[in-house]
Amino acid sequence: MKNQEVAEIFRQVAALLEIKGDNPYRIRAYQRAAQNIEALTVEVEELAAKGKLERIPGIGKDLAQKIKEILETGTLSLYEELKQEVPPELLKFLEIPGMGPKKAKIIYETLGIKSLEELEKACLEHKLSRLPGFGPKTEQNILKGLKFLQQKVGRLPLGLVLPWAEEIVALLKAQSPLERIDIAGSLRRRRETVKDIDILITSKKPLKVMDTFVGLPMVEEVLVKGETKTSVRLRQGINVDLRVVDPQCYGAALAYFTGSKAHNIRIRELGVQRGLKINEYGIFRGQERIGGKEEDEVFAAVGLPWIPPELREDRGEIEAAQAGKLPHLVAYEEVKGDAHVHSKFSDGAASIEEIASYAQSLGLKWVGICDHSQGLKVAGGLPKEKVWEKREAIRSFNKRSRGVKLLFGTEVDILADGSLDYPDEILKEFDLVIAAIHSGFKQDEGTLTRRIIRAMKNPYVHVIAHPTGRLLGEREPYPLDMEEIIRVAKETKTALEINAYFKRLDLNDIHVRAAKEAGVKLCIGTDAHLVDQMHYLPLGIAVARRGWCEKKDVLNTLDYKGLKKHLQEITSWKLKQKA
Ligand code: DGT
Ligand code: CA
Repeated sequence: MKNQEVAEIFRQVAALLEIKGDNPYRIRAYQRAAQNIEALTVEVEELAAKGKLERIPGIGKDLAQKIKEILETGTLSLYEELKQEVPPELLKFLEIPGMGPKKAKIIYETLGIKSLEELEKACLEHKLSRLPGFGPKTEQNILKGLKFLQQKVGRLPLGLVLPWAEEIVALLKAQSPLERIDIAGSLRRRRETVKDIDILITSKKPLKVMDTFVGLPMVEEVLVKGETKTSVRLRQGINVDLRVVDPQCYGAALAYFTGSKAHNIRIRELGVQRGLKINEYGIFRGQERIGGKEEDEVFAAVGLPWIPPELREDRGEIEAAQAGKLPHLVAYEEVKGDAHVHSKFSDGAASIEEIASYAQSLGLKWVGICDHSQGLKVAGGLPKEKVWEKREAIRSFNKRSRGVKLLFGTEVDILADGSLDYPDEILKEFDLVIAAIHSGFKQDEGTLTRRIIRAMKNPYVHVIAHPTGRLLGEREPYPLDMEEIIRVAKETKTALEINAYFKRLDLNDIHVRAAKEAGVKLCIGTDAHLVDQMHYLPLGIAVARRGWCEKKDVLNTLDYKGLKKHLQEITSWKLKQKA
């Protein structure tokens, strides 16, 4: 929890500095620090205690000192001073996607608007379009941004909530008398954001379990406490419902509370057609309970095989199950490597040796070391000389290593016109070239789409990273003609990334499915800048599964040799098409 608090203060400082028109590098430093702290999978307090704060990328002496100040005093003097200088209303405006500090300031100062409601009204009354530098387009964007803000309220990214839920499960298992326990709801379906945590258990001593539950350290407030259902609010700002279920209907309850609601309704209808009543208490014919102890009994009762939770969205899974055409979803264990990791060569925190040994501990066989390209100076992009130095380092590592192998990769920047940030003579040397957009998000759909298409047509590009640029709850995807991108990806044999970083999950499940159905390969990468972040890999696999991907659809299921061969074949094939 402390991580998020520290990150939030840094983020606010960045925003306040931005409003004041401070030095962009200083602003960027705070933003980056916020991102990296938030993404830590260890407690920042623990790092502080060990004197290891400076191991977080982007944290030097000065910021390390500031983190200590926050941990000790709960706030930061710089932050308190800045707040005195800038009205807090302005900070709210900055949360609206597309609203920069300059615009926020003009709106505040010329129209005296202080709340989001007033802002919405002013847009609808076209008061903004009369301001200098504003137009009807700005008004529309602000309205869209306001809607986005409203929607985001109350949902948190899967990658944040899943570890909290797993920790609760582990504590309950260890400390209370229960028999079965499962996470249900949107978390079990691995939806990209979740509203709350649903947990089911069976126990002969439910009250004992409830006592343990409400006493867990992360519980802030008990909302309802009963023998069959207890709801609490966590310090992290999310609710948890714990339900105790009769062992006789555990499977039926698990199916019901896993949802989705739309999927449940379809199953119930199929039941009705067979004269069955199916609900959270079991499967019934008339008054008689005929099943429900295990989840597969629910599906079997309506003539279906068990359907993996990630598919239960009523997006065709029931029809596929009826036709015996459910996909054999890519399994978590089938993924052999992480294709997108940043090393010390650019803005990552770890050396290639540290990355490899961490990958080994995660059971992986290979890692794509994909550092930024030369033009991305803020992210320590590699100039040419460094590229060769890195190649030597990786070659020599691979010679020595009996375990994990590394791919000599790059995340090359796609420039404003769709050309790439390295010339072909350099690109052709890499084992793995991932291309991505890092700036110019405000271009229109046609321009952005053409940029990516031009990059895909480069024979040396194997993958397009985080294709839509979205950040969950923070930044909307930029506009793209995804159908066209998928078509050209297929035509050029370019893979699309599933970026597994918890805020990105980009492509999302829907686009992944469209890509898969078009015959495009997916490539999962965590975009880790700290080795810990390689833990996000399963989130990317979850997205692949929600996109109906099978083993053959995902490049990460190849072994090191197979992958290298595949990448070389793509390039040779692309070169042939060009010739
Ligand atoms: P969330 O919490 O918004 O991230 O998404 P869920 O799917 O976890 O939704 P939640 O927590 O409201 O309910 C958990 C499950 O309970 C849901 O997936 C399906 C089931 N459920 C809830 N309400 C209904 C309902 O009215 N009818 C049916 N058939 N099932 C429901
Ligand atoms: Ca839920």
